[in-house]
Amino acid sequence: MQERSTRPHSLKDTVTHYCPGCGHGIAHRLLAESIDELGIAERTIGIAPVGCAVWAYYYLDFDMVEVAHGRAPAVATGLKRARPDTVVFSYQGDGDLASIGTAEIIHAANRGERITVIFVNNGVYGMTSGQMAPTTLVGQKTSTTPLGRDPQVAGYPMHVCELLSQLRGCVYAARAALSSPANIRTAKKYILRALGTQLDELGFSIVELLSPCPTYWRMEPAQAMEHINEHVVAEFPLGEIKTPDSGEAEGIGAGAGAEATLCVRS
Ligand SMILES: Cc1ncc(C[n+]2csc(CCOP(=O)(O)OP(=O)(O)O)c2C)c(N)n1
Ligand SMILES: [Mg+2]
Repeated sequence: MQERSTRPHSLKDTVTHYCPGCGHGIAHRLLAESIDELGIAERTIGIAPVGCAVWAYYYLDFDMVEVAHGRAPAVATGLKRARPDTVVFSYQGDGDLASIGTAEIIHAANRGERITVIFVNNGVYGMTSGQMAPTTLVGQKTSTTPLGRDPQVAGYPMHVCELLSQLRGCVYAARAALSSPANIRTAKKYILRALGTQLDELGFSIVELLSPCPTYWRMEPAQAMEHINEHVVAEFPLGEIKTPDSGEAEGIGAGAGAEATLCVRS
């Protein structure tokens, strides 16, 4: 008999709590599919964020840990060092990772922790009702920038992958968008490569996912997808920013001498 559902094994059969058109559900599915395909579900430990994805463990059928806002890279460090045989990922929003957790993410990347970070950039603090995040676009209206983000007051959108790619311990950094079937397929390819970087024990890996938040962008779901393709990618170019082409990085325990490759995007 034909399977009724193509739901990945590692994605639980749960009614969603996300808003219509939210990107978190897509990101969850890609992660579950990738981990299933790599056959590593039994040794994966995920870290749920504080944010709209706080209940990621209701959806993802791996061992999951919930940690304080912004602290996921620090907890991931402890888990991975205590259990190097596991595959550890953190799942973090832009408020979580790029605001309160800035120090944690930079130092984890700089130390070359062998963890994988899934960074969901939806340009706002979704869970707390749409305040400005470090990644909010210039001119974007949010509940704390009702006239639009003014860089003279609130600075410019933070390019996390480009920042982290300057650090030698960061060996894989890529940005994809959850905004079209083709972009979503590319996102999965990057997630697989990031997890592969960890399985090869090369160092720190991060995949940034440009993700729609129709509710706090005050848009219809389809319009939010178009908004990503037209405006968000203009600020945050898609592609692999850094890859471990040379095969060896300078993370903990890695051999010295080789360096990862900074990519030039077209
Ligand atoms: C230590 C701490 N500071 C602040 C908060 C309040 N808070 C909860 S979620 C959140 C922002 C979430 O935004 P983001 O990380 O971008 O995730 P999203 O909801 O957009 O997916 C904040 C500030 C908290 N729960 N704990
Ligand atoms: Mg957010």
